[in-house]
Amino acid sequence: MTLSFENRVRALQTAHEALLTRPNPVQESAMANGLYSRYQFPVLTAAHVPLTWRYDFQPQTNPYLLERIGVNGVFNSGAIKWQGKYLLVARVEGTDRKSYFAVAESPNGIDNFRFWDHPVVLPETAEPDTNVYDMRLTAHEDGWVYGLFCTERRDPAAPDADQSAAVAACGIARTKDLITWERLADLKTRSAQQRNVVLHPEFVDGQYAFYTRPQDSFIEAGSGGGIGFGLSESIEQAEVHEETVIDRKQYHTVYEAKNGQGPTPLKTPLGWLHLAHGVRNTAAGLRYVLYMFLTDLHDLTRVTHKPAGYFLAPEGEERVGDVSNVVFSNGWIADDNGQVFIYYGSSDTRMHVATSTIDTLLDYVQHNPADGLTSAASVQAIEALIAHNQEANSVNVGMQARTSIAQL
Ligand code: M1P
Repeated sequence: MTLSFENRVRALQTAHEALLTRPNPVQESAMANGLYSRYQFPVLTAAHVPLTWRYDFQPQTNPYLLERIGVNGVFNSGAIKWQGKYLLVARVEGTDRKSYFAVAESPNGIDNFRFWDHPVVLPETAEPDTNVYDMRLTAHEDGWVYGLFCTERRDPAAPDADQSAAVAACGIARTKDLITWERLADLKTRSAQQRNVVLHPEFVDGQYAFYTRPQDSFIEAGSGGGIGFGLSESIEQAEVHEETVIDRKQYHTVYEAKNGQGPTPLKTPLGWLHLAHGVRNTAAGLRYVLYMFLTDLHDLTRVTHKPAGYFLAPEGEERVGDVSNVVFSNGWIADDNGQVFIYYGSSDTRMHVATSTIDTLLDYVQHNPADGLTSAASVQAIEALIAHNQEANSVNVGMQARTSIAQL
């Protein structure tokens, strides 16, 4: 028996509502490392996108109830706590490969994420964007909320035969309500291409401070050595004349091929906590993981602590998607009670959350050993840990012996 149009609409709506309201329990993982909790389900997927953005619900114009506008993935979202709600400014990518931004909100940061009624209508500059993605949100001390994102356009120098060459630049928009956005001029730097640019939330020497990622070509960072830092007097016509690389890519690390700043760093009493992505090349293609470091509270170019290796890497279903073996974060939220919600996209397909605390993350960056850059140094770090544990063991044995003697 074929269902009537109305019944099929109802079935779609019921399934959608069930997905949006599904609880998201903590994942009890045997491999838990104590750094964070992962959750069982993604927080946003293509299926979370409102049905009214995808279906024509008029039986006269859509008798077969076809999905008219498809969604390929929802990933790489900026994040902000806004009027008591956890907001993600998601990268929604259509089946046509075009990305756009859309705000989804949740009451608890872990589940029940629901998109607002309309996607973000982003104003353009005189040079229209072909594609926009990966917004980082910064609540700046000047009173605005800024969204910095990648704006991609076809390379004007490319011959007609090459329809792939693109130029990536940093687009800048600002808002006071996350509904209406004012578009500012794209950031100017000396680099041929820019992606992963993030605005620091405080003025530095009275200027706007940017984390940048200079790169030579669309995919390759090339001579762009890592995460850069630079200042601009203006935000309306932002221009960074000098970029200092503060965290460079490095041979035989997880950020050997390239790296990029993740979300806006978090201010802590011990320094600015950074989350970033590192990329290395493998026989299976590029592998993206997340890592952390801490910079000095006053000298933002000085990395004071940086544990070895990755903080979070793709696991299970996270490993598979449109661009497999990728985790990418451009949004996190620190609550007043010290809880941190780390939002990350997996394999350019869906969004997840992991939760931790500022105290845990500070312990991690300060006390997990740094990368010694050789196998021998890694073994030395393990030997030091074993010796430390043996010391603790003999102290414990001594204490137990004293307790037993005292009990005699
Ligand atoms: O496909 C993986 C990621 O590739 C780019 O990141 P990066 O500039 O560091 O190479 C971005 O397109 C990002 O959106 C994407 O997740």
